[in-house]
Amino acid sequence: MQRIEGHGGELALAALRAYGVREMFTLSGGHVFPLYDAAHRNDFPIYDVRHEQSAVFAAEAVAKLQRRPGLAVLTAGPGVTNGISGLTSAYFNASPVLVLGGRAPAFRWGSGSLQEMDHLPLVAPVTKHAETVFSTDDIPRAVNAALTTALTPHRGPVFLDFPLETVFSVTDADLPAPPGIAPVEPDPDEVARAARLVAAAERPVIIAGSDVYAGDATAALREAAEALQVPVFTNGMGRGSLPPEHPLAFAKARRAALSGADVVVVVGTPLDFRLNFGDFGDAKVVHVVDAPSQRAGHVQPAAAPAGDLRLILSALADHPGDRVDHAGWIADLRAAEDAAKARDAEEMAAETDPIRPARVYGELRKVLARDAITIGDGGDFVSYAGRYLEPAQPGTWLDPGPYGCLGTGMGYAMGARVSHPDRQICVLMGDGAAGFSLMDVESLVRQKLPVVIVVGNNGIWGLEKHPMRAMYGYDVAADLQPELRYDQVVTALGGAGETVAKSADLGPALQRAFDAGVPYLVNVITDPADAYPRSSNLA
Ligand SMILES: Cc1ncc(C[n+]2csc(CCOP(=O)(O)OP(=O)(O)O)c2C)c(N)n1
Ligand SMILES: [Mg+2]
Repeated sequence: MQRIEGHGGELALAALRAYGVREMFTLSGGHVFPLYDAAHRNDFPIYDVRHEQSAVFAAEAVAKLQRRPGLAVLTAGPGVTNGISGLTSAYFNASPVLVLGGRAPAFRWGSGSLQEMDHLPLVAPVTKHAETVFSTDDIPRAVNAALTTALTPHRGPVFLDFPLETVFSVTDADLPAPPGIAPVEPDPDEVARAARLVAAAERPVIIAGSDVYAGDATAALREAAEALQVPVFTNGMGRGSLPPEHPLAFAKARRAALSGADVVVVVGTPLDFRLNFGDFGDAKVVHVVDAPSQRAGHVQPAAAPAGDLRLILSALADHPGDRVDHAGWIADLRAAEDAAKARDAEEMAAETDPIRPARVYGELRKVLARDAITIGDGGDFVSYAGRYLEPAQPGTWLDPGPYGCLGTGMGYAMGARVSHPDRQICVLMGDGAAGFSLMDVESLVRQKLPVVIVVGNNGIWGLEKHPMRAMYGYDVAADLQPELRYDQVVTALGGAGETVAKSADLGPALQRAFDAGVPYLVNVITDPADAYPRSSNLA
């Protein structure tokens, strides 16, 4: 325990630093000036944005990619309320984000100060912990405790706000050391039951999700898959857990796998709409979760070990008993996978004009490095990205997750660029999605954070227009201006870009984008008739 002195901002910063927080994302407001003062005088980087939701999304990208806390500082009232979609996304994604909010003074609460409102009832349902810190010398404790909560599985966002006088006052206080988070031991009987089910299965499948990456369990996942010879599919941040060339890595044969499997092992992701709510026909379900709170209430899995994912997966790998040979099953799935890959390859080479989204991804795959970070923000255009891009390593794919919030684009891009200054950062954006965050290109330009933005410009809210037409025979509120020059928006904001309408021009345009060194938008005019094929077209 160390004794420190300063105003509330300095006390908060000392606690944040002790926990490995390395930057803040914010949009200015007087209520939080002491946090800026502390950062400014201690060489702590401040990145500012044009809408608070971008600040929270940027913090979330840091948290997701680097598996450490991401910090957003939001001013009182509208600053906080503008950040709520970001907080909610972080809650759905189990991302360890800390939002520090300003707050009207406590000493005259009720007298009608500017932006006087209690944030807690708004943020409590979408955070693991939300608290107002009323005493300056309590700030280091509160920050330390909040970050511990955020990082303890099942992870998630936390919120603190500081009344004006709390953060502006000077005092001395204890600075607690971060406690270290002990791995939670799973129940060995439950793990053994899971291992026996997988080992005895004829046609098992593993689906690995975001908590596998968040829990640093990708190596253990690979060990378990190899030891038990189980094909692996992934979603969310789990993508890239196995390199695409690994004999057990699968992506396209999902339908064959899930309809043919007799045991489905879902690791580190909820049994939600993305996984047919955990209903895989006759297959038994093993649900491996990082905390008991994550066990599904709507499904009765055959086994559901809860605890540190590394420990559970290593225990599966070490299963001492006999196991069924899965070579035939794996070969069948490989044949389905290869056939689907061949079809995809044809689509990705399509010479059509107007351009089909598949071709955009065909060209992107030629220029993306293995460690490139790809970010999806949009509807159908992003569904195509999920299908045609194959992340080669973990921690390189950012999608919005099950909250499905449009508008993550520039915030995630900022967090990714700050996390990985030397990698390619590529945002795949619908033209509709572009409307939510494109103004934050200004923030990226001004703070010298180059990224590439590829817009799939179909002139519509595609993922809504096509289903609405299918349902009603007409559509409303689903059109955008066709062929709008989103590249000129970026140019006006100090970046650069170009519009591409012919397939043959895509490759050179993408090359220019990655060479540009400033935010660069490739505005690809795509075919509005192109609808992403899905069994249920509602999202
Ligand atoms: C904040 C928010 N508002 C609305 C939606 C509903 N929604 C989901 S996809 C979509 C259409 C996206 O259109 P666009 O970004 O142009 O991508 P496209 O489907 O055309 O490829 C909409 C409006 C949402 N998911 N999030
Ligand atoms: Mg669109």
